[in-house]
Amino acid sequence: MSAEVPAGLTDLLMGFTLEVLKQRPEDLLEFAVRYFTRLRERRSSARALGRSPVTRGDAFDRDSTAPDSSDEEEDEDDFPEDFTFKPPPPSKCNRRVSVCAEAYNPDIDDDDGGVKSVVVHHKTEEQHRRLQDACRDILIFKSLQKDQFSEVLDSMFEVLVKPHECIISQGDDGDNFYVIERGVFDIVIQKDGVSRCVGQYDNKGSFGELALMYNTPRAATIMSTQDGALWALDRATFHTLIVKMNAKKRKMYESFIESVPLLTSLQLSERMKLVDVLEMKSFKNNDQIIKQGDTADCFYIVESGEVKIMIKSKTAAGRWVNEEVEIARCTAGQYFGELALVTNKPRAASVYASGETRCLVIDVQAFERLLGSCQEILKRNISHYEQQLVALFGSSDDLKHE
Ligand code: 1OR
Ligand code: 1OR
Repeated sequence: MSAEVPAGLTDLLMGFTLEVLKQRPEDLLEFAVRYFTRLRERRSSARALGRSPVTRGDAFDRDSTAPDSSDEEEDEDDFPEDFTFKPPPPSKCNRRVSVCAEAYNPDIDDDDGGVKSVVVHHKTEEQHRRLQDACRDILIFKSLQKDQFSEVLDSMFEVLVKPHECIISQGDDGDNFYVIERGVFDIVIQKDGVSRCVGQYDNKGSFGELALMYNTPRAATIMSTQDGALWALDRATFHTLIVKMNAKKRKMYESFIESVPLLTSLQLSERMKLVDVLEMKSFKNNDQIIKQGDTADCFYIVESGEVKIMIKSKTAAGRWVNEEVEIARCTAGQYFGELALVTNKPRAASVYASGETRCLVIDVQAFERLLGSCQEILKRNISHYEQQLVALFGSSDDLKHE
């Protein structure tokens, strides 16, 4: 007896099989019921909207080669919660050149005792080396332990970009977090209908973390200005590895941050965001933490121990005196290194650890993205410096904002 295979059956089963292989459900029957129910719902809504019918894989797996459409992301959050793996939203990057093969590593423990699938993108040795170089100084990765960091690297995939490509669009939902390997990228913010380039990434750094960390729409548009290479981390993996680590960090620093007088006027949510972007550094006795005259990109809060602030003064003829004079000390809960950020000038003094000291380091760019208003708080102390300076040297001109 010969039976004809109905049109669409192969596609239908293929889509289902792929999904099973990807998600490895424990209860196949239950999964099938949900899969096909979902498929039917999608077909009904597609028909109602006059779109083409839903086909293979559409129930769970959005076609990553599909053209850009805001519709793609509309159902992002309405997958049944009880699935062990929630697929990431469609990766915009897959539309560009994504140079990797994919495998699944289901052995990543979830906090809740469950098991999370994390996508592993295989890389050549040479790719791995480039990726490691690009990720070395990425703030968000600094609190990860070694094995967690390796997992993050395994999950990242390469994205090659052409000039004038829009990597992220302001207002979109977040899909990936990006680390820059090479290329120059404009940061454009649209406000009151006017677009303004507010900054640029020049061959280093990372972007796209805010929407993923705080579940907010993209805060800026990121455009490439030339050929470049990025490494992307998808939202689900970012969530599994980074957001959870941040939750632990929050617990760790919550009470300390609350006790820092500088930060008491911040709201709890602002303080917690600050914790997300801080890094902890340990110093030994006499280690130099800040060098007078250097450019500044961060400020510090003493977590434990003590630092001494030393300054070199100028002679009446304007020449630097070689010896440094101690002008102040900071202990736990106090902060330093904020002055250069507020005045836009080089570091006004050098700072050294006095004994074993631990400091929390807050990167200025990360800080500004989250808490622009905190700068106003930092400014409060300037008048205090001015008074001391006038008393010591008869002038406070060095503190004028540039
Ligand atoms: P995202 O997921 O919101 C856009 O997607 C990304 O642009 C954002 O994460 C940041 O990684 C990056 N304000 C907001 N986002 C910024 C900014 C920024 N700079 C870079 N991004 N700035 C404040 C402007 C008032 C510029 C600060 C220098
Ligand atoms: P920064 O970014 O300039 C050095 O890096 C840090 O040392 C500076 O921020 C301040 O946090 C701290 N009194 C107390 N602390 C100071 C002073 C200071 N200068 C720098 N720091 N005085 C000198 C002011 C120029 C006043 C006492 C003489």
